[in-house]
Amino acid sequence: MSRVCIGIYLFNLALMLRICSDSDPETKRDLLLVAHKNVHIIHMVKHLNEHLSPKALADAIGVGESSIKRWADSGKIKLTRTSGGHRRILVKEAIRFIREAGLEVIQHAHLGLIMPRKELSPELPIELLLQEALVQGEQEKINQLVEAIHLKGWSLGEICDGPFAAALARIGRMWLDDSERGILIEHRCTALAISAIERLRSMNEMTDAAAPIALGGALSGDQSQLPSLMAAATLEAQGFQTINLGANTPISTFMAGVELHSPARIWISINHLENAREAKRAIQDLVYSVRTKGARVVIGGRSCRELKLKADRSLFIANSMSDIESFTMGLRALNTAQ
Ligand code: B12
Repeated sequence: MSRVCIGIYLFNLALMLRICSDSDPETKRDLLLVAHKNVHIIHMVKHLNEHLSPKALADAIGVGESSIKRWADSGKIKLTRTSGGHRRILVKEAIRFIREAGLEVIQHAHLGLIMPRKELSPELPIELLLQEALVQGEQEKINQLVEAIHLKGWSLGEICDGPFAAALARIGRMWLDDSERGILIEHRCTALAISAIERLRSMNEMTDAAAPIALGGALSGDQSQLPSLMAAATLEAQGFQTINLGANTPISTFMAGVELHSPARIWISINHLENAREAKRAIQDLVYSVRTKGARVVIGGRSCRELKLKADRSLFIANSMSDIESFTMGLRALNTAQ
């Protein structure tokens, strides 16, 4: 079973415990909805690990079967073979190929994707469409929008920094004068966005047990879930196995994680600071302790500059998820050149 599925099963278990202990019927209903959406993600993840015949992929993208066989034989698409010797393509691999080759999907259902609705194609900026779908609670529309731009070749970082960050920033400004309603909407939108990012994450997740580990989360007192999940998803798409410790994580837990898992990369998302001096000292200690291990710490988030930390070869200060992508690609280029 994939790591994303295990994570979602555990998350659903925690949700069920909360549903049983919570007395408010509205909260119970909202939590049940989230659990229900998670079951959909598990189905999607399972589908991504299924195999397609060359004919099914050819139909999905409207080309001849012989083109698929040619691309496979020239190594552009990775193939597996059935015990009878027939060619098969992992759905996840098919999606990677379609994105990289800039091909268009015609039969979305063949790939387990959602067929885009007509109203999603007008010239409205994607962040406005996403904002509306988030506010209206339309999970399927959110997934469609995100899947569509992902298939067009947008990277995880670009999707997070662009439409998601912009839509949520607008949503954050919408109810500044009605904090109760605002908090309700923000929590709900966060849950919807988490589901959509988890789907994207499962499309890019790797199964290479030898891949380097990245571990991270948001600091104690910081409730933000999305930025850390986005960092995990972005790093996974860059070839890391990730351990997302989530929101509200003490630095001592990061330290324990470093000891246990020896990550090559540690990300810290800093969006809300309870005690800036303490946080600065703790991060400096963490950077110092990983320096000799050759690991690198990447920090980001709206409050990260308040710490006035100095970047060095063990500490990278990022502004965005796309920065993680550039940083990883830059390091790779450097290592190859050496
Ligand atoms: C959802 C939300 C909440 C939810 C969070 C739900 C959850 N469990 O995750 C709840 C309701 C809990 C909440 C609470 C609060 N919130 Co709030 N919240 C938001 C909202 C609407 C979206 C935040 C979000 O997830 N954005 C999506 C992320 C991905 O985008 P981003 O934050 O811009 O992050 C980008 C970069 O910073 C960077 N990045 C971030 N982390 C990292 C890490 C790494 C390693 C890297 C490389 C990059 C990186 O990449 C991201 C993508 O581009 C924002 C509005 C906004 N402008 O974003 C307000 C906002 C952040 N909240 C705000 C405030 C004031 C609060 C509270 C203090 C309110 C209060 N008085 O209690 C509390 C703080 C709670 C706490 N202790 O953490 C303010 C912050 C103002 C400021 N200081 O700048 C904002 C901007 C709203 C506003 N307009 O005033 N909030």
